[in-house]
Amino acid sequence: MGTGTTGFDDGRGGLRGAGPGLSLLRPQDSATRERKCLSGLWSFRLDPEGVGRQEGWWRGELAEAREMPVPASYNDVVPDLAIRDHVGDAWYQTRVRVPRGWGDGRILLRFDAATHRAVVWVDDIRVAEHEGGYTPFEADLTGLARPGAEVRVTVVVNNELTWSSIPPGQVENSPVTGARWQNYFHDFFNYAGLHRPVWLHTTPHTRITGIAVETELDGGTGTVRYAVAHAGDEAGRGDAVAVSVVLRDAAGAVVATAEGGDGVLTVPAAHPWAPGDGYLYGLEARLTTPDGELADTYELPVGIRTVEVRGTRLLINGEPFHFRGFGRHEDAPVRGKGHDDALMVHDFALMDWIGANSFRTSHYPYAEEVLDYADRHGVVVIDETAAVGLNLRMTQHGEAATHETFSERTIGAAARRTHLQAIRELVARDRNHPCVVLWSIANEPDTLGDPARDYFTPLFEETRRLDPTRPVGFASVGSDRPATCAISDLSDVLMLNRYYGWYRHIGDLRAAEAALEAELREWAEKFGKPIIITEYGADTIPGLHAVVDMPWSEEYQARFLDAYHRVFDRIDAVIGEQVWNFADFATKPQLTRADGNKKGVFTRDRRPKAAAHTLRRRWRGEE
Ligand code: BDP
Repeated sequence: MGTGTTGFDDGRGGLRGAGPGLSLLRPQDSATRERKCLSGLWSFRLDPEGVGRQEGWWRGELAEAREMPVPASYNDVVPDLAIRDHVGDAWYQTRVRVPRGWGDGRILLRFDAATHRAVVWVDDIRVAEHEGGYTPFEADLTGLARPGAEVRVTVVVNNELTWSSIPPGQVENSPVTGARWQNYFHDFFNYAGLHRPVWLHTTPHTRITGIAVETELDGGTGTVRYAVAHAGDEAGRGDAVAVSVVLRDAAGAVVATAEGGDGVLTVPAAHPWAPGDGYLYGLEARLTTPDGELADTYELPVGIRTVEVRGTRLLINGEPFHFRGFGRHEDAPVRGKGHDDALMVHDFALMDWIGANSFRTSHYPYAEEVLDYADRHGVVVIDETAAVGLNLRMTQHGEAATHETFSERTIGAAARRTHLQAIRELVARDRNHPCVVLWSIANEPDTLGDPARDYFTPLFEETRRLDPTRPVGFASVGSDRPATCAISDLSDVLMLNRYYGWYRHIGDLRAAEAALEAELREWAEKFGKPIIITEYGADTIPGLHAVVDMPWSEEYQARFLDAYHRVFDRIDAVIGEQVWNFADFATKPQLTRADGNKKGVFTRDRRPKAAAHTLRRRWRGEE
């Protein structure tokens, strides 16, 4: 990466955020590229004894295998607790025939996600490994996968969460049975497997390896700063290829062109990307050989918009934006966290029905299909890393052996390295999405004292270095206070998760309303920054009704939201309300979780609870 790169320079000759091994560009069909999706039924086998790596299970057909859909979590596909609660390695295998016509270029195998880490073999050769369950990685199979031939693809996916993984966890042995079990500190089920599509795809040898854009608006004029990285020409023709870019509007008309690996495109009378108006231009990057042949071409959707924090406002295109929406999960019956286009379109349609204009990718990067959809439909996104559960003071979601969050015995230098890498991969993957207006680098971490400050300072710095165009923050836990939180001054926007009326003052909405207001005023006064309430909500059993304020009833959830909204409307610095959660979701078994977390405004199968209508009235002004 970085060959022939100029522009957006990080001082090391690369696109900011484009370290070696990071693939910025998704597989694409173009005049120079092709792809083949490997979704379908793969062979699958759990490895409870952890012997597959020694025994070389990749060397032949996976024995004792069952069929498993990709993409999907494996946990709930078969009604078997041994699969649902498996801790360790799980093996996937498929055979794929490389298209006959793929003789000219490079052949790559790309995993959009493998949760939480994976090693990949093609036939007998180890071709890739990756840490982190929610960002893509790929292997170069050129020379290994011959056009027209069939290859065996074997993947071992490991779901263990440890003190050096993001999110963290601890694998323990049951004192009774001795069995391994996974302890973790976050409130959603530890689904695992191949959650997103797998691709076989091509690029030319002389190829575009990365594109980055940053946009500005000045009056009606838009500018698109671009940088195109390329590689592969050095070994071939001697002379460097030429880079050119063409920007087209949504109707396909050329609005600007430029030559060179980086530059600025000017768009008079630009149509900005804006909330509710997902207008996209298409930036085509082209590599041309010295004899005028097209070596590679790649098309990137581009939304021209600005984001800026000024005082207590977050401005999109200079206009104050008020976030209405949800914290969500990638979660559904049977497929767990497996990506599904039907469910995605349905969820966006429900968010539109209710009047949501935004959501947070709580608590991990979502499938790229989701961000593409948000781009096209003008839905605003707070993009979060998988750093959830970095808080051992909270025992509510699990018992850790120690309550010291940041230490070399717990979350220390190793976790921070993983966390930094997760930030780099998130920014590299999502930096070109206009829908993303804010990075959330963690959810509800421990924020007390020097240990928290020492842990987080470099993470904030790195995020800003990689992307100076977007604000950065983290979602703060209910026990944080302006006087004690040691990292809120590092955030551009305060994101607060608050549960007055649930974890505190349960059943007493008057007390909840007063306590919430008092606390929000403290934050507003001390920091003078915009405040988004990134979580507020109450568990609710659909069909449970009460005329008095009874927790778990549909009425309580609706009145709880009303109480919060009265407070938000009284505090000027509050610029956003994202209810926890869009829909009910699976968690590990816990006394406080009956069949998962029930704070959904929709049930897990996406039926509205009464609160959905409350929100629709507030957000759309409609019944
Ligand atoms: C917060 C977490 C979220 C939980 C939620 C809850 O950020 O993941 O699901 O509260 O308790 O602690 O419902």
